[in-house]
Parts: sequence; C-alpha cells; structure tokens
Amino acid sequence: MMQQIDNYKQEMTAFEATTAEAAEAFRIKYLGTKGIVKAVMGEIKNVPNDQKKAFGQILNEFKQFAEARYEVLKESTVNGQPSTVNSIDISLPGTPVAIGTRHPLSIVRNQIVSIFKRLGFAVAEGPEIEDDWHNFGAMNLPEDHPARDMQDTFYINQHPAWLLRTHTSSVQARVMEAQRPPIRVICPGRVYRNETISARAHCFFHQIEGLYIDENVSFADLKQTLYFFVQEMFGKEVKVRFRPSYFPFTEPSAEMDISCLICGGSGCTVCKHTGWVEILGSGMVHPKVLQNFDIDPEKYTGFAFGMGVERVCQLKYRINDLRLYSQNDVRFLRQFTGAV
Ligand code: 2U9
Repeated sequence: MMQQIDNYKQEMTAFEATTAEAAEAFRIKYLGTKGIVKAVMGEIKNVPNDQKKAFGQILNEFKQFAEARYEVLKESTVNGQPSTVNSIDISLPGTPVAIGTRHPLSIVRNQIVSIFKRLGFAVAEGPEIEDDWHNFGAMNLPEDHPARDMQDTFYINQHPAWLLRTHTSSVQARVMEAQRPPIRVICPGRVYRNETISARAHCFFHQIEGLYIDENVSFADLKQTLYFFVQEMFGKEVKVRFRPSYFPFTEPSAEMDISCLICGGSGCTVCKHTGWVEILGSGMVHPKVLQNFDIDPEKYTGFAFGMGVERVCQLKYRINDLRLYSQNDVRFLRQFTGAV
C-alpha cells in the first residue's frame, strides 16, 4: 500500500494541465467521490488496530498532497493560461554563461609549444621545488656561482637542501636521467628568483627551455631551429642575429636577437635605437653536463636554449610592466578575448 501511495504521488506530480478541463479531470480522478484518494482511504478498515493511527496520518498527508496539487493545476490554468508549473518556458532568453579569457602568458606559451611540437619536440614538466643537484649541480654551476646565493634563490626554510627552481633546466636534467638519446624535449614552466618586484623584474616568471641531443647535432641545427621558431612566431620578414655569450651549461653559447618588430630595424625606443631586441639564450650542451648523465660526449652532441615567456609576450603584445601578469586586473586580461 505504501508503494502504491508513492506511485500515485509521482503520477500526480507528473500530471500537467494546460486547460481548466484538464485540471477538472485531475480532480475527478483523484479527489472525486469515486476517486483514488477515497479508495485508498477506504483501505484503513483492513489495517490492524495497532497500526491504524500511523496509517491514518499517512492517508491524511496523501489527501493533502492531492488537494495541493489540484490547487496548483487549477491556479495555473486560470484565464485559460497554460500551466508553467513543472515546465520550462523555452522562449525565455538563456542565462548568459560568463566565459573567461586565456591569460596572455598561456596564449604565448601555447603558441611556442605548438611550434616546437611541429618540429618533433616532446613536452616535459617537472617539480617547482627542486634539489640543488637538479637545479645547479647537474647544470655545471660551480659551488660558488652567484645564482646559488640566498640573495638570488629562494631556499625552503624547513628543508634548506630544497629550493624553488630558478630555471626549467632541472626538468631537462630529469629527462636525461630517465631517457637515453635521441632526446628532443621542451620544458615550459614557472621559475623563481629572489628579486625585488618592479616593472622589469619579478620574483617568478615563466620559461620555455629546449634540449636536443643526438649523434651529429651541430650549431647549424641550433641556428636553423631557432630561426624557424622566430619566423613562425613573429613572421617571415623578421631577421635574426647571434651574439657570443657565456652560460656554465653550454659551450659555445650565444644569445639571439631579432630585428625590432616595432620599427623594423630602423631604430626606436623599444630597441634602444639599435634595431635589435634580445629574445633568447642558447648554446651547445656542455660536455660536462652530458657526462653528468652518463651520455658520452664523444658520441653525442646537443643544443639547448631558453627563453622567458614574459619577454616574448612583451615583444608580441607590447606589455611593458611585468606586474600586470599577476595582478588579476580584468581590464588587462579582457584585452586578450580575441586571441586563441
Ligand atoms: C641542459 C643543458 C643546457 C638551457 C639554456 C639559456 C641558454 C638561457 C635564459 C633566457 C632568458 C634564461 O629566461 S631567461 O632568463 N636562458 O639563456 N638556457 S641555454 O640550457 C640547458 C638546459 C638544460 C641539460
């Protein structure tokens, strides 16, 4: 009987009335003298005496349920208006769903990653909290290198052997630990440096580093790969130049400039009237770094490069204050709605 009462309730809830006649049909079916509610109430005579009180309460509640439903159906068909209770008015305009915008750094990172993916580079990620070996030791940074200084690197107070990675090279180190050449990988991610925050410096920023190790990888491969990247990123007309440089993890090392996107090379404030702007650092992987991972430098060679995503973003969108990236100001972020 309890099951039967539940079924009737469901039936009543599902009953829709678009006309007064339909509401009346409901009344006759459920509340009429020969209706379902009366019939169910008649069952009380078959219930044992000690359960009569409890069952009586259930029957009363059932009757009230039917009456309340009838009132709703009747009300909603007044003036011949169809019932909107329990139904959706599909002619109403939808509730707008606020769609955010991709962060400019994500847009630029995705563009860079997709260019290198087309060249066959895999993507690897790693921890932001690192140990000294993966961040510094394996990268051939001497014990007294200034980057290891507390003034430049964030060390974890409770665990001084750990630090916040200062570059994503630590991810390449982990790849080299786990894999044998050929290795062709790019590592995007956030890195940390102990800097006072200003328009031109921040205590964290984003890098993309790349590493390619195989037999017969040469400086020509490095140049052509990075030239291809620049043309895809900034356009075919952009020129590049390499300047000799120094990094402990590469030898020889070079920094790459591109012709100024703003003035086309004729000289402006962005390129400080030189016609060139620096975009990334690069070089042939130092033999000691290869040896640190039991890769024979006589058999294998490789090139590596690193760039700041904020820097590429600055050149592409002319964003000249690093703090804008992390202030969460929607007036800044909404300007990138059209970008993918
Ligand atoms: C391994 C071996 C070598 C990665 C490299 C640079 C040059 C470089 C800077 C660019 C701007 C850092 O974001 S920045 O401040 N990076 O100039 N990075 S070569 O060299 C590696 C990496 C991993 C195993």
